[in-house]
Amino acid sequence: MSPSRQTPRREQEYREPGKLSPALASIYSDVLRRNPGETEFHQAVFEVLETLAPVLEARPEYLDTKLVERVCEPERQIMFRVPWQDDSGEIHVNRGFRIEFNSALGPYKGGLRFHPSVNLGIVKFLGFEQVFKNALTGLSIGAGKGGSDFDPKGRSDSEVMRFCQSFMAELHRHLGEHTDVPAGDIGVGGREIGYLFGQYRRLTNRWEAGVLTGKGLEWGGSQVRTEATGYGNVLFTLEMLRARKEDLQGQQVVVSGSGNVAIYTIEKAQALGAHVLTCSDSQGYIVDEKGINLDLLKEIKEGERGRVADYAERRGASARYVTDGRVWDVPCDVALPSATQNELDEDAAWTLVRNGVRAVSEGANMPTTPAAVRVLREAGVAFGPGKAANAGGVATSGLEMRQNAERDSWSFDHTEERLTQIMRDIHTSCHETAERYGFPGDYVAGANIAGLERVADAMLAQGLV
Ligand code: NDP
Ligand code: 2IT
Repeated sequence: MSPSRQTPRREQEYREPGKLSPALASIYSDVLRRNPGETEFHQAVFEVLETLAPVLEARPEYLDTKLVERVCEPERQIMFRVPWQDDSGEIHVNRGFRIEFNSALGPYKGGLRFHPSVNLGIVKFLGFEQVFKNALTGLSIGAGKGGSDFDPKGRSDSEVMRFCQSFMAELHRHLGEHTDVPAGDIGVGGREIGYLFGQYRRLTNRWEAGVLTGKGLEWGGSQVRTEATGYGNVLFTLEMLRARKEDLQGQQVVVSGSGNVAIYTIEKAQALGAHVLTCSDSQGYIVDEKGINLDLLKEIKEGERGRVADYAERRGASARYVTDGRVWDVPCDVALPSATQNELDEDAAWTLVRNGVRAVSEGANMPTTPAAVRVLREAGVAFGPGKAANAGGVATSGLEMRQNAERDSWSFDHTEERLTQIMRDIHTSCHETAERYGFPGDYVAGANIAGLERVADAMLAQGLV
């Protein structure tokens, strides 16, 4: 396909039941009808369904047992009130969510997101993605997701603590090391996991390390969990490039975001010899011609909870701060979206293709719109879907649960070796599955089908529950 500019088509065009086979269209119509207004959830379901026709032909028992309908319906959805008081005494009321999506492979497992945009549709899309992602890790983890529309930005530590305590006052009844095991996501990092764990321990009177992951290293956390999502995405990208006889060494890389995933994506990409030009937040982005100075970025983001604008101020002449346009306008060989959903649209995909991008791999969950994925795929760009590419975070959470169960803690090197092997195995599994079903090089189809097969076979074996 010529990378010349085309009229952007409406994203919606890609999400009409008529684009699916009759059986899948009927499943999707039901999802639309039963989950009104949950746009992101509809999008996540559609992106999976549009790749499933061949597997349903090969495995008719999935249709006979309404397997796909069951996979699209969460096992349990919990919504609750979270009242809390700020430092000035004002009372706030937020909403808490936990979607326990699928437990065929193990306890519900997935992060908590604290961000003002959080609503039921967003938590359900994230929980749905987690079903396939967690299955791909090969570990015994089911899928869930949760969070709140609480905005931690600008809040003091004590306000965040009071919020976390109120949130856990309800959530604790639904959790347990064998039941449901949350972790972090946007707005939830080590500080929040600490407050949540403390409140869980107090309410239950149990030292149950395996009930949350992403804990501090001194009290049950795992080495490499902080780094795992970003490292894992770079490892996945490297595997995709190697499959095409290419490498990361010397490549120009564009990263969006400046949170947990972005920071450790930059760290690993630099360690493998790539030149990382950018990072961003919701207000603007940085282009640093000398390459991002990670010590400075960590100091600002992890130490001071500051903004990327501060980076430009302190870095000097090599860096500029841009507040209009998008990070995807910066020419690169590899793009690693690591901020949030739908941050890379069709227009941005065309820009990347025109600028000669070789690989795009999703550190964030569903950052690339369906229309953008299509542009990249048709242009022959290697595309790593988040379900596979960012699975290193939850996989290392699975390793943290394993260490907790053994009351053991592994070294950094050993844990990183395990993560590296898991990412290679996920790559192989997506690659081989895509070939087996006649879509060579299509990691989207590979991830969806390989993930579905593992969870669906477990569900079939366990009867109609
Ligand atoms: P953080 O909260 O640490 O960082 C989020 C980053 O994304 C910030 O730079 C933030 O900018 C930016 N961002 C968030 N929301 C928006 C928005 N609506 N528009 C523009 N920028 C935004 O979160 P993580 O790094 O943990 O998560 C990033 C992504 O990775 C998410 O999609 C998450 O679901 C996914 N992910 C995370 C995993 C983990 O282990 N943490 C595992 C797998 C996937 P600002 O500060 O301005 O809001
Ligand atoms: O989206 C994700 O996979 C995460 N936020 C990590 C989940 C986890 O349980 O570690």
